[in-house]
Amino acid sequence: MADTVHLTLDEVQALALTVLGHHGVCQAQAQAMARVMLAGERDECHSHGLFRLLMCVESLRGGRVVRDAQPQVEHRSMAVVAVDAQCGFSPLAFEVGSAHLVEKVRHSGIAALVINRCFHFSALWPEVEHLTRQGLCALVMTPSHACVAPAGGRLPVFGTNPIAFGWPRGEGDPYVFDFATSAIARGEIDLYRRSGRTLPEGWGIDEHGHPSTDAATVLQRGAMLTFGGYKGSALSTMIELLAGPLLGDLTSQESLSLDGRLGGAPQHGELILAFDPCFFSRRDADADQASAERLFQAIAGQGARLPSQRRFEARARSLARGVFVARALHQDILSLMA
Ligand code: NDP
Ligand code: PYC
Repeated sequence: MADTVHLTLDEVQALALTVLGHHGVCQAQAQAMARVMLAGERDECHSHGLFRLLMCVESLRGGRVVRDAQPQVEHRSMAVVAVDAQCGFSPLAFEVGSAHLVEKVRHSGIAALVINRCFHFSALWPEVEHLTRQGLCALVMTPSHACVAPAGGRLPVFGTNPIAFGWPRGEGDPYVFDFATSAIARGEIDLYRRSGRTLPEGWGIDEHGHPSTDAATVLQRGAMLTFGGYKGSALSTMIELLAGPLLGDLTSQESLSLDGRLGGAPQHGELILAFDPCFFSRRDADADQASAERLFQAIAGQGARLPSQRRFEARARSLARGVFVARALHQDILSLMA
């Protein structure tokens, strides 16, 4: 028997909706969540596709998620809109808030969307890409659950704290990067654990602070490490501050102590910044785009790849032939409805 299951994209979406519906998540929440899971599966971001159903159901079982939360919008200023997710999941809060963000940035040149009190499980690039497809630059960040030690320490302080950036490229695919400020996403380490693979050096430590390549040890007793040593550590601190106390929301340590369940989605805030290039430059937009394209060409032209290139290639493949999901994961997802 093949160790993968073939699914069409419609089947991926239907599976996510069925599982979420089974656990009582309302239509609007479930549809927004299924859209980001579908995007992750389609773009072969395996740690943030259907796999996230396991985390979401764990959170739902924890009893703190509001299954029919209706995000509430508050206009804080000409350039800041806030959405209180009302303890629902983040994708619907983003969908509700992003239209207001775009309206504000067209008016002010720079604008922020603050999301508060959301359960967060998703990759950030779908949000960044959504904004860049409208000609905007975007910067997005969020904390998570404390599981990453600061450089030079051994106890978890930071979440895996992703940061994503996007630059629009006219009709072409945008330039987008989106990565955890830990050496790798926690979800990826969990996938290593599930498949019994040894971790690369530098991703984690055991409970004594010694390097560990055992996924279960790093996840359950030790800590993950930041990327780039003290530089990743500082960047992760910035994300804690800008998407935590700045927004009146929780740090990764606070999120974890509120929840107590490392396996569920963390609950905290998210900061989304958008820039309308028309307001910033002293010269015409074509010259700026040409300059940016020369930069991309200088990178890609020597054989280095741009972030998201793999993802866009995966997307084209999945749109043509569907996706292949690990059989063990597919089975675990089905058993969420047992
Ligand atoms: P990676 O370490 O794989 O980094 C991902 C980013 O780097 C992507 O933009 C990727 O592009 C790019 N990239 C990877 N390899 C190369 C390369 N050789 N050359 C150029 N660019 C490259 O992923 P992470 O584990 O750090 O993060 C994975 C996902 O997990 C992210 O989408 C993030 O948002 C999500 N996440 C979410 C969290 C949350 O709290 N919600 C917490 C932590 C992570 P490409 O996609 O094309 O490979
Ligand atoms: O993979 O680190 C992760 C993660 C945390 C929350 C959502 N994804």
